[in-house]
Amino acid sequence: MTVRPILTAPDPRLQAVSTDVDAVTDEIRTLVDDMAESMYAADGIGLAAIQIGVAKRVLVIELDKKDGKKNPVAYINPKVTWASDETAVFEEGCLSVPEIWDDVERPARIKAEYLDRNGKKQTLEADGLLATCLQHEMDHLNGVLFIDHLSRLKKSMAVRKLTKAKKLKETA
Ligand code: K2U
Ligand code: ZN
Repeated sequence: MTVRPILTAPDPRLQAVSTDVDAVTDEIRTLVDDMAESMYAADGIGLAAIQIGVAKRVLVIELDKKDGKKNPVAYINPKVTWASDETAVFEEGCLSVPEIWDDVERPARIKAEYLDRNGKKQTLEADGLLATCLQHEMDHLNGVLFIDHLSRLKKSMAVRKLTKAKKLKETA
């Protein structure tokens, strides 16, 4: 398993629309394992493949470490099949949008279907943090960052801060 660098905005690769996985192969399982390692190394609780530069519709989320044991769940070709009219607001951050946190309103409850790491079709119902994280990650698969949901002013301030930080990092 390999820790791979996480792309940070602004980066046009993060705006790519990722493509479906045709078959869940050992190569995809290695991608999932690398994503999990990269997520843990960055202290994240979710990661989309595009964040390590792979434009495939694959997510990894770790929400419930059982007695400290890592328990990353792979969501391959995830699709939301239903979303509540009721909404919830969470303060979101993103490993690809460093040092920026803001409230995002999303459907409070969702139903989704996906393939697990063995290629088996699964369905789920989610609320709370899992619902938010899944929707945040599925946005990534469509080239959308959480700052795209902010007001025009807040988004422009975020992009300005990210651009400045990236320039400083590149010239350091
Ligand atoms: O795309 C991501 O980076 C996933 C987020 C998970 C998440 C986002 C919004 C709402 C719930 C979960 C990160 O893995 S966790 C947030 C974070 C951001 C920066 C640094 C550390 C943790
Ligand atoms: Zn993110």
